[in-house]
Amino acid sequence: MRIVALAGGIGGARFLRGLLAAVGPQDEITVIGNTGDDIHLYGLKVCPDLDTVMYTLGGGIHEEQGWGRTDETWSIKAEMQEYGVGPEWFGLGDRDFATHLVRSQMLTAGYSLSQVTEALCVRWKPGVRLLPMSDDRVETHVRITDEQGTRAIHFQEYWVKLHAAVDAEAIIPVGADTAKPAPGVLEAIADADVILLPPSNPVVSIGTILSVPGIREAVAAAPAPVVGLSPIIGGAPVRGMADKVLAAVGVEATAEAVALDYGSALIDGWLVDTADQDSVAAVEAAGIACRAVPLLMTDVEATAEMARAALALAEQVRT
Ligand code: FO1
Repeated sequence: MRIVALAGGIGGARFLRGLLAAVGPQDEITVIGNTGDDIHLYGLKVCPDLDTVMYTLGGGIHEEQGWGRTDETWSIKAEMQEYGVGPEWFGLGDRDFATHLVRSQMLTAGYSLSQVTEALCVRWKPGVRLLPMSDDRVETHVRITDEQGTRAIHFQEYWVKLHAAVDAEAIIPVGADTAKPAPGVLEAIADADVILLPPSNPVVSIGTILSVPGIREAVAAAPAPVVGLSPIIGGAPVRGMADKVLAAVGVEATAEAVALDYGSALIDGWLVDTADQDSVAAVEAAGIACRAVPLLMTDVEATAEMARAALALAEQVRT
């Protein structure tokens, strides 16, 4: 079976680990990763979501944190601080730096982000084909109003520095309108037997991937069933601050509202947590097959069970 998953960072990566545990060696998984969270720091290109998927599936992730490398050290960051060079709010560890150095060196030499990602994965062997959504630069910015006035800031500044404590007024995937899907992305979607939307952030992760011209259209037109898993349980994000960015696009932070926002033109099936059993009927009334199953990714086996439920729902809605 050829499975395509659109994935953001921590939630997407943890779901993919469960998916890998649920499928067999004959199944092929292609992950289309969000690059809207990418940031240029110290002249280096940092791709948080691609790296989180790569490290999580490759066994190099800092488990508790969910991002960055295990057994990390922080000498470079400390040295930069001695020079007064920031940003001090973004934690790039020494081991992680090596990834950004290799990536940036290859990009400077003329390789595309997809080629670089493939090269990095030779080391990490994530067990999936990891494709960036685009080789073109896309950067999610967030419009806020604070004591400095109204301005657009980089998503990482909003998320990590401000902890999404200020209301997001708009989410702008800068560059997305002219970006092209990376090589292999549209083909993987068209050839897929199942397309999954993991419980990643529907706005800044999945939404950004879908904002690359051609990707949403390809998913909607794909012959494969499309099944999503709610990142919202009981009216709150399982982790992260998805409610903040959902408000910016006028979507309530409920499992039902997120499903309806994706809409029946895009998704055929939707999994909500058992806590949201009451929303099943409304989602089904919108033309989306819906089941309530446990959606807390407490460990790999619980997550594998979620993946099995998503694949089972895909079979039920397959036409
Ligand atoms: N998240 C944080 O909360 N604080 C950090 O300092 C931080 C650094 C960081 C460095 C590399 C990387 O790959 C991810 C990092 N993240 C950090 C996670 C990241 O900001 C977000 O969780 C994702 O972009 C959202 O998917």
